[in-house]
Amino acid sequence: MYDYIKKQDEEIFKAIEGEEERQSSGIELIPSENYVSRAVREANGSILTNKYSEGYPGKRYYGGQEFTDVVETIAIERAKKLFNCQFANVQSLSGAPANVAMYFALMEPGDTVLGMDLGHGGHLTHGHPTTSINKVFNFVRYKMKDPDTGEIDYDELRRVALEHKPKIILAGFSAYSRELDYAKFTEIAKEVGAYTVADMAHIAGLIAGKAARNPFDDGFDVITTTTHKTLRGPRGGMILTRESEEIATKINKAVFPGLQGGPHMNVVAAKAVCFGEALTPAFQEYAGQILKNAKAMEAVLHRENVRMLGGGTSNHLILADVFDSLGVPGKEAETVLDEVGITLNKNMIADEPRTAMDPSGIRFGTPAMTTRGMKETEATRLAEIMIETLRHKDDVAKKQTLREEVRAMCEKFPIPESFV
Ligand code: DSN
Repeated sequence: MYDYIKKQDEEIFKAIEGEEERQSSGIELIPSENYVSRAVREANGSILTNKYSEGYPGKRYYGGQEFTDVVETIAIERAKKLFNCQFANVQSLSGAPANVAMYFALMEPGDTVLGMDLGHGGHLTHGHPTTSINKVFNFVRYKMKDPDTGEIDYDELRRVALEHKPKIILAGFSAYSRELDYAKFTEIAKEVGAYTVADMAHIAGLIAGKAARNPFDDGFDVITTTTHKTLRGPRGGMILTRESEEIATKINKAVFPGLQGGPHMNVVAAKAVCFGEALTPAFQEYAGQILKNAKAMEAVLHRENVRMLGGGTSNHLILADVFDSLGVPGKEAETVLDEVGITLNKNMIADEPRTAMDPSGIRFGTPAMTTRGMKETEATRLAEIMIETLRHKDDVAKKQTLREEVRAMCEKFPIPESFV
């Protein structure tokens, strides 16, 4: 696969080769990562990368678009079918630019967004003080009522909405393990005249695979997403509009020329291939298995009295307070688990008493291990291995044994090349 890089650029070849070995000999539990098919990688690495295609199918600023138009039109049509909506912009370079374009499409500078508190599971692009958009728009927050059940405080959400009259009410998260009540969001948004937007980057694959509710079924106006998490596509973004042509037109203009130049057509082709895969019955099975595997891990954490934010999980991820339950801070837990071949990330918990760089929690999930074909038996054992590792974090011999067990699991479940 890498013959030309190998001949031409030894340093980069070695780094890619090293990463390939790392991915195949360890278990990926970062809930926002996945393994894409060889078909997606081929499209991503195709000669479409050579082409400039500013504009949209049939309306471009450069010639030679007979094939790029085909590619983008197929991607759009498949996205619409997958998410049951009338408009799709598949050019967003990733999730953050998709959110920025969506904000500029639907608001004027100074307008207000009501989104999930970042410490309660929200995302940087939902208005973190360090982001550029925080200088342009005004962000107000809602939170969980109780971090141990995960229930959103919808009364407070409504109160803040009535007080601040947001232009957008944003549902979505990057570290939240429960389902949202989308109907409640739309009800409150109607009351205050706000748009409803779901940032479903984490759960797009669950929605596409019918393992999670589609916010469009509860009347949401817009969905933003990445394509590389549970959806198992190339690194990229997308913006979907349920039915309003006026909104869809504003979004297209905000993406190009508002924010971006030429779309990355190789990535658009890879998105189309991924959407084709996600439209198959096999993908629905995959999405369902992601949830079953997460439930299997949850059962082990319950049994071992490890505190989970939200009290457990209803989706693909778990946020565990390992500092409170096992006396190991999140940063050290991340490092120690890396030593046994399990990759996940340290994460802040709700109302974090420690720091962002050394928080109390770890966040992990099942999309990638499920892609390898692992089921509940392996998910259960992996959760046990994680807890054993953290309980014996200074026992070198024990960690070596567990590392060998993880390696053996990886050999039994190699990363697949194809899902159809
Ligand atoms: N970095 C992504 C995640 O891990 O959830 C969100 O942007």
